[in-house]
Amino acid sequence: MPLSFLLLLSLIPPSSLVMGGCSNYDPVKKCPKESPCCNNGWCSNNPRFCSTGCDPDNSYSSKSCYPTPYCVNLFDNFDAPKMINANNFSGNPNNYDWTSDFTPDYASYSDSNLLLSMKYDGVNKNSVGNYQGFGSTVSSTRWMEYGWITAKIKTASSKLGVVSSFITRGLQGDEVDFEWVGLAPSEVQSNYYWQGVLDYGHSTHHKIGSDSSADYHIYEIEWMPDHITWSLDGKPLRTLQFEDTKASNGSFLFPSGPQRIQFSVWDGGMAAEGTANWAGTPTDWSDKSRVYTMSVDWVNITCYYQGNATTTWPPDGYGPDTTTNGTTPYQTLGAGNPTLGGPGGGNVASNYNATIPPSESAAFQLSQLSVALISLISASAIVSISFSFKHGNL
Ligand SMILES: *[C@@H]1O[C@H](CO)[C@@H](O)[C@H](O)[C@H]1NC(C)=O
Ligand SMILES: *[C@@H]1O[C@H](CO)[C@@H](O)[C@H](O)[C@H]1NC(C)=O
Ligand SMILES: *[C@@H]1O[C@H](CO)[C@@H](O)[C@H](O)[C@H]1NC(C)=O
Ligand SMILES: *[C@@H]1O[C@H](CO)[C@@H](O)[C@H](O)[C@H]1NC(C)=O
Ligand SMILES: *[C@@H]1O[C@H](CO)[C@@H](O)[C@H](O)[C@H]1NC(C)=O
Ligand SMILES: CC(=O)N[C@H]1CO[C@H](CO)[C@@H](O)[C@@H]1O
Repeated sequence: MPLSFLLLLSLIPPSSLVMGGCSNYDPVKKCPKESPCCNNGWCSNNPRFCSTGCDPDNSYSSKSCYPTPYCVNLFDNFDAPKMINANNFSGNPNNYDWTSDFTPDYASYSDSNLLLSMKYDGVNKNSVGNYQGFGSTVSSTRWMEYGWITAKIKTASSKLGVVSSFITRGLQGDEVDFEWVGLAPSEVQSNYYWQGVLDYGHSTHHKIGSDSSADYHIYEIEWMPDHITWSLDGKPLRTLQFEDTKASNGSFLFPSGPQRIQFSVWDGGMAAEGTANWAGTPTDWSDKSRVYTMSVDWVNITCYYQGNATTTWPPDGYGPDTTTNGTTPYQTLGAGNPTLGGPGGGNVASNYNATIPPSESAAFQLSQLSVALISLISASAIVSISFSFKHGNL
């Protein structure tokens, strides 16, 4: 039997947004049946726009959204990764294991490695007025809740400012992280976030013993309902017990809920002060043609709850109603959509808004925020999202 439950994904729930409709369509009305309430509160029938962050509660019916595709075991040695640019992804997890989330797209593969690169962008300044590197982010198309993820990685963090990461991340702002910064190339940091709360006290630094950008190492996240263990080359570095996350109000601030697996490289060194000091600054762009690259030799994903790799997509009865021609204009990517211009530190620049899927842009900003002490976030990224999540049958 699939276990299903409802997740309330409230980053910062302004009460006016919690009740009622799809926020950018109509504050009190649900979206029409041909266009569910998609990222950040926009009605759309564009599968690309709606493949993450669709909100059935504010859509016509509970099945108007495509369901969240669930984790299936995957050992990928990146001989020929099933990867597509997020702009071209229909949402069908059977066709692709990974999306590359930004355009220009600097993720690729070569010699059985997934490569995530960052290049200098001399055209667009970031929010603190600096030119910066434009990096890359690759996300799994399926969502895990608990499991084991092991990856053999050589980071891009050879110089000040270059941030590499291997994390899990949920839409609600929960994360389990491995991060490397150019400021300390021989260290890896373990970290976690709960519901997007910017608590900077969770990070721990671990010595690797050599430069993470010079050699491959095997990093493992064991994310269980009662603990998380971060390991390096088969040796545990740190264990966080569920009980240890109890806040004074009794809540357990422990990462849970469906999360995607992500690898990314971005420029922290040219970002706002907090991020830059953390990552090392300035980033070395003395050679503007320089490319910083992280290599992932393989990843092994083992799911705590198993999804179904062969479920027909979309499952019967799910998705926007295509049998009617609605009278409401669809809100699709492009003009009129929320501009989620990135704060410094990420590879999100406002000039790329037309090609950045809002949810990913928002999520990405959230992670930047989580390290950056930046308080800029678009109100449209703060809508409360809920969706039902089934283990096992999708
Ligand atoms: C999407 O696919 C089209 C057609 O194959 C291709 O021309 C385009 O470059 C792709 N877009 C991205 C961002 O990869
Ligand atoms: C408990 O405390 C945490 C962290 O201080 C806070 O984010 C959370 O909202 C609180 N939970 C409740 C139910 O008030
Ligand atoms: C992947 O990880 C699982 C769980 O640790 C392990 O049982 C399996 O042997 C690994 N697969 C490969 C190909 O290494
Ligand atoms: C997986 O999906 C396929 C196709 O929809 C179905 O035939 C099969 O019974 C499913 N398997 C499980 C274990 O649910
Ligand atoms: C919807 O409208 C388009 C364009 O007018 C038409 O081609 C299509 O057949 C219509 N679909 C339905 C289901 O009525
Ligand atoms: C590249 C691109 O289309 N950028 C647009 C981002 O959004 C702003 C505000 O809507 C537009 O002015 C830009 O042209």
